[in-house]
Amino acid sequence: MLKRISALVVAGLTAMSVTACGSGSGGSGGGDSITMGFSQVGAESGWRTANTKSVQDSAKNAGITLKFSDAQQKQENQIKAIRSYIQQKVDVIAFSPVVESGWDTVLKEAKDAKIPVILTDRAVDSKDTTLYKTFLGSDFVEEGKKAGQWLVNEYKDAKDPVKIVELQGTTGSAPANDRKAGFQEVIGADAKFQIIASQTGDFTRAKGKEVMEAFLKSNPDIDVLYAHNDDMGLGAIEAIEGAGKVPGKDIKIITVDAVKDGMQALADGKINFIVECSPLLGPQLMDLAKKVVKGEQVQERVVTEETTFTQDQAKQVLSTRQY
Ligand code: GYE
Repeated sequence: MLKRISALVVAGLTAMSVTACGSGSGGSGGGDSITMGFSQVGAESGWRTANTKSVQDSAKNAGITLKFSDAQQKQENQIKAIRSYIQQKVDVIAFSPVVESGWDTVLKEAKDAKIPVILTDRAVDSKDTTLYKTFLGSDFVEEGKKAGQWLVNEYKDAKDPVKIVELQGTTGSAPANDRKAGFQEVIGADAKFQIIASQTGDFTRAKGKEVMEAFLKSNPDIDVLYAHNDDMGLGAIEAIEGAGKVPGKDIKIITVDAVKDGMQALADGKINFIVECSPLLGPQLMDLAKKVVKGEQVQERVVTEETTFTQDQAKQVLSTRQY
């Protein structure tokens, strides 16, 4: 049974890769066209949808043939996709690792096959950093700190405890680990900030709503929600309204990403502050891919530039927001 399931998954992945594969010389370094195998995390959030579009559009613009697969938030699917790209002898593999741990074996296989690997968006915790060429993405610890700094400033005159609930991203993922750590570091300096509940909402709207409903049931006086992405925050807003409270007023809300729906809720006063995390990694990824395929040296860490938004700032930029 198990065997049959995994055979089906492999067949599915292969089918996906084949349909997603454009023309071009591809593989084995022949011709000048580059073939990239890209393993995406999933389609869990607005951020992810924008990121996928950025990667696909940029590949087209750069003349890179893209083999794309969606792992539906499962590490085993990503490992299978990477193995299939190795078998197909693509020129370069890029992927956004769903969790940080457990990549050494498959990365070693890519290295042995002499296929360069680029990490995009999320990091791995492999000790051997020669297993990949570079890591392109945000500084998630910094994002968590920015969220914490806003909160510290917002409550600078408060004497009473500030009760916070936290909706974490996918368990074991770099953004969940780092956004928690950065936030904690900043608010930890003052004992009045208390995280009274913290649980994963898996970066999805549905889970954000469900977990927030549970938080509201067991904690009658929540002051602040810190959600590791907009989607979970948006789900939580539904739960807060469902409980007869006013999001943005009765419960202040901080999120991360700044996708259009999040920015709309910020402009509407339902979210109080958003830390930006840019999904538009495609153009830089294609530039890096061309370089590593040529064997050129690249920086081992490329950090995305980002900002933050208040409610007034959201009103100003909303109409021109691309995603
Ligand atoms: O914040 C979240 C998505 O890895 C930075 O993943 C990304 C995160 C993003 O699901 O919305």
